[in-house]
Amino acid sequence: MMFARRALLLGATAALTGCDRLARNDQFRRALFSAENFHKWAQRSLMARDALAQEFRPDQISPIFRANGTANPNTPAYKAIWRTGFADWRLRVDGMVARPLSLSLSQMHALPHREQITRHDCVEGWSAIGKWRGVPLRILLDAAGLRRDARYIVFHCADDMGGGRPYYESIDLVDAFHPQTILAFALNDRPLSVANGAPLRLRVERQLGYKQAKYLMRIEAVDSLDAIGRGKGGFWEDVAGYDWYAGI
Ligand SMILES: Nc1nc2c(c(=O)[nH]1)N[C@H]1C(S)=C(S)[C@@H](COP(=O)(O)O)O[C@H]1N2
Ligand SMILES: [Mo]
Repeated sequence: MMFARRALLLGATAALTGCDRLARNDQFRRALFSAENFHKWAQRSLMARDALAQEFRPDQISPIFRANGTANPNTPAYKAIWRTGFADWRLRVDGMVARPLSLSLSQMHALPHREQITRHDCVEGWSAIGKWRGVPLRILLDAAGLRRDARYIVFHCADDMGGGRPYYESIDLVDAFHPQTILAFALNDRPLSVANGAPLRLRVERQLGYKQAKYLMRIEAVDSLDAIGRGKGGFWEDVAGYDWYAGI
């Protein structure tokens, strides 16, 4: 009991430094500061996989952050949201959650952000250092009320990889609640470009490039990856046998 209360206070203090906007919103506050969520976080932070990825200095940022894979989804649906400056885009958060969310880009901008300068490593043999700004994924998962039986978070993208099948990826809850796992809407202090995943992309900094899903449309909480694509948890995992766990 005492531990729980003290832990709750510590958690609230830590979260408040970056989250003053959030703290003014009662619903988010209740979800984020609940003892249950705090314990989930505290337990995970004891594990090595919660170690932070290296962060870099501003002068180390790559002059160009090259685009790889899809550089423009170019589908009718994507063109339609692009034409409105993404005003009509919504991020859905659903699946095994108590309260499904549908968030606009301006709502994402109003949530607490995190900024990080990190290195992206693509398996094809190139790297780039970029400064990302975005909303920690855990804030959305807490707000949506992730169910206790959820085990993975699946990211559904806007680009068609053939046969109407969009790019998709998934991560486990250790990565989902990792402090550097953010939904980024800015790269190097500019709104995310189409080439780099506009309007929103995942940054999961302890993982290789193909896990960094661009053009996010929907985030789904599931208890199994069996029904996602061909069951390996991601587009490249399914079609090319890439490892699902791409930790670096
Ligand atoms: N939706 C979507 N996300 C994606 C890809 C893609 O083709 N489509 N390619 C992946 C790969 S292999 C890499 S290396 C990075 C490239 O991100 P960048 O284009 O910003 O460099 O995005 C990843 N996420
Ligand atoms: Mo990649």
